[in-house]
Amino acid sequence: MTVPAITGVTARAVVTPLKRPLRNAFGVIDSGPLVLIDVTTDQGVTGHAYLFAYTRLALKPLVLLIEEIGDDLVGKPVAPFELQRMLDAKFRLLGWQGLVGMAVSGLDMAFWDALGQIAGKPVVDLLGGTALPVPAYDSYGVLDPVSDERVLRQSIVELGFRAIKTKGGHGDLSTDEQMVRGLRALLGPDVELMLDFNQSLDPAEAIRRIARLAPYDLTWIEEPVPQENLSGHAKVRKRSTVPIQAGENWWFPRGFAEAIAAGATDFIMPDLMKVGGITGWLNVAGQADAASIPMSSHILPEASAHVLAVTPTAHWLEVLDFAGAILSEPLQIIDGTLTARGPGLGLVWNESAVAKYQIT
Ligand code: SMN
Ligand code: MG
Repeated sequence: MTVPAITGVTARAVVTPLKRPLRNAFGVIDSGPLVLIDVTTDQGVTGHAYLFAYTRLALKPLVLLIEEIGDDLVGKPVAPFELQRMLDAKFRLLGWQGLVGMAVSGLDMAFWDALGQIAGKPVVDLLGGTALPVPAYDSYGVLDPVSDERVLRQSIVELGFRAIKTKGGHGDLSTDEQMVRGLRALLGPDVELMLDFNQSLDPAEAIRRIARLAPYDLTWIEEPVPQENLSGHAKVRKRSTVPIQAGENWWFPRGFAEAIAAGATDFIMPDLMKVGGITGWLNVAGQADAASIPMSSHILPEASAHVLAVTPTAHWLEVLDFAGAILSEPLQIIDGTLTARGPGLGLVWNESAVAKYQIT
């Protein structure tokens, strides 16, 4: 097979509606600011991927950056490993933590999507795996055990989720404890419960809160302290009886090597758009396997279902549906699992919905 070549890269920004707003320690996410990436190739196939930009303010800069980087890639073979090595060299002095890293990661996912489409196979098959159902958890913002009871019951009874994640740190310890106690009573002993502090505490306060919350049988405590404070994570971890989870804000495989070496965490959850796309993920999956660290995903459920199926220590897939409104096939949760779809990453834009939500 001749290696396909890149003929162009375009990016568009959309702001999608969400089924429910997500309150966290720092505010509320009430929509999905996404960048849609299209990589055209000389084989007539267009690779797709999307990024979650966190804030509308980052949409235009990301679109511009992706298209500028893309201009430099025209004529290059769609060889993700080589392209990532080339982009690492290009951005070594500028640094690729931040929007540059997200642009590079998004492009990598679109390259793999193109390769899968050209082969007529899901990306998981190209990676040597098969599309098996991956256990998933339903991810929420701050919950109210009383007013959210109906939606939680739907998650568990209708969609079959066996695990739920919620957010802490938006108030004091008694606010967290009241929510966690109410949720545990509502969910019963068999549904797993995770709590995400989104980097909002300092190590001493994290240790204090975890000691009080531990009796409610939490599966993990996520990002208790700022992500760059690796020694702080390690300090909290030493004093916690609940496993520590982190990684959605660590950059590229090197970031995980540093975090693992620092003993920062029990579990890891790379975000495909910060870890270097599919190519970066595979590297981290090897590190996690070697260190026996359970590995979960962060957002981007469609693409994560492909890579978790080839992750030796695969743990949980996060279901948070930011892109459903602009994809032609909505996420299909069956019995609390998600199965990778192809060809490629299985991302097909619903163009009329894209036109409706597009902002640039
Ligand atoms: C999170 C981060 C970004 C967007 C939505 C949710 C959160 C998570 O940290 O882990 O789900
Ligand atoms: Mg999180």
